[in-house]
Amino acid sequence: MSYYVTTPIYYVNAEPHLGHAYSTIGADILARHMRQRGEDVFFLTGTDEHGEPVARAAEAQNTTPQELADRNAERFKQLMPLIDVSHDFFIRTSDPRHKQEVARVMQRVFDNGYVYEGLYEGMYCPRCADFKSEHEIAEGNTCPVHKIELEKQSEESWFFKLSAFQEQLEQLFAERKDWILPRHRYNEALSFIKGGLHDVALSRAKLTWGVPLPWAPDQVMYVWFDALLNYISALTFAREGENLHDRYWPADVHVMAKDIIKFHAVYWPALLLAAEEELPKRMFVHGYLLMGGEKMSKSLGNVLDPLRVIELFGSDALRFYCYREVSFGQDGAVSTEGFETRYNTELANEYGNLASRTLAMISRYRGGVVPEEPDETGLEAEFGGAADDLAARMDALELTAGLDDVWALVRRLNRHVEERAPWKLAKDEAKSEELDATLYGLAEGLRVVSILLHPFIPQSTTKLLTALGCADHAGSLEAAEFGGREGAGAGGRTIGELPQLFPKLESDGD
Ligand code: ME8
Repeated sequence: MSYYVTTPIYYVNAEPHLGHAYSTIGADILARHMRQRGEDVFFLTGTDEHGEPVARAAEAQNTTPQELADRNAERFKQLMPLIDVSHDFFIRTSDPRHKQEVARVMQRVFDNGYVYEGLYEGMYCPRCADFKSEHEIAEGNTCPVHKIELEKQSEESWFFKLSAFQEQLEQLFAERKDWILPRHRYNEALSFIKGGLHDVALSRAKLTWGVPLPWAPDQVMYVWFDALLNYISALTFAREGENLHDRYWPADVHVMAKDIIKFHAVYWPALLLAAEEELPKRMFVHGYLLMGGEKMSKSLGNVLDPLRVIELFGSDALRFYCYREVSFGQDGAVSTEGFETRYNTELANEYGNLASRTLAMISRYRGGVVPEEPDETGLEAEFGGAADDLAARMDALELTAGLDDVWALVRRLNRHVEERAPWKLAKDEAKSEELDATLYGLAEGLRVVSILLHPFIPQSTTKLLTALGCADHAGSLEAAEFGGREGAGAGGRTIGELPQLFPKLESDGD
């Protein structure tokens, strides 16, 4: 089966920060997990390059929008391998092939009668590139997201008949209660719709940086319509000479944060209906990473640099911290202090140290060969069905809960070492079988959790699976059966060198 997952496409008016990394890592975890299940995955990310925010930023930097887009799109592209993101394609909306597809779809919307000409007047936030409706305006005529003063603007525009979709959207929400997850975001979008939909401007007369309207090329398309269409346009040119539309559309899940829910949950389905396209299957709206109680963003400052974290601790540490600390779907505070605690106690100790101790004991007591599977290890009950449980969590997009469940197994293995005390068993010849069973249980448990954790922390799990002689298991969720499928568990394997997975950082003196 196909599985198509997307991230928002990020504005190129600034450099990538941890918030962008967070969404992209979430989509990557889903993509990697689904590949482990043998699905035909397509994972899309990219950059949103048109519109006023980019045009204004370019002006402020005395450069052209294209040059600014080229420079900053490159930074987003470079971020992806650094955070181990395994996307299948990176779309840039200034790509002529995207523009051509946008023009084709919008012409269909026009031909279907959902577009008309009129005068637009309203309060506009140049950072959101959005006209604000009355209830979206914060105190002092400011933008609630960017806290900057809104501008009164009026211009001749083309309009999209969003209001024509009032009933259809209400019906969609009534029929598909899991269309937007988590539930409180579904409720938020529904109440926006129930508040009454108004037509929206579809073009900007004053701007030249964008996709020209096919029926009125003197105007460029409002950036949000151009941007949303990336999810469809990418499929038409991601693979040379192939159109992937029918293979992957409708998307299985669009991942994003709560700031852009209105566009995805309201404008996007209406636009797709107007263009006679199928609707995406689901959207997942996560919260904000918060530092010091404020949303971390380029406009408010307060940016925690993911590159620095990666430089010091590696990409797995960043991926793990974000998804364990901040429950996917909720806002959550992140801090360097919290990061170091989780790194030291969980990654370095509970996983890394457990792995190196286990392998060292197998070397010392059993000549580097994992004992064969015994009748009973004492771990079967907890490890049985873990892969199915994780799959169910991932299907419900409960990434943090899924990670927490697997981490409970990691902790179970740590308790197992303490309870069985293999170093004591090793001193007593009569306990040899018990020692075998214990060492097998630990190695097998580590094999299973490493496969399950692979989508979250791909680098270190690959290292450990390789040291256990099962490097090829990383790609298959089926392999995560405790005891191994058809006997292909850890038993009987010769272990290899394990590099230190999460070296403890020297404390800087305090
Ligand atoms: O809105 N916490 O682009 P953008 C978590 N181009 N996620 C965060 C975050 C934070 N503090 N800050 C940003 C746009 N994000 C449009 C999208 S899609 C067709 C067009 C993430 O560069 C989160 O995914 O402002 C959020 O939705 C996105 O970055 C906004 O990125």
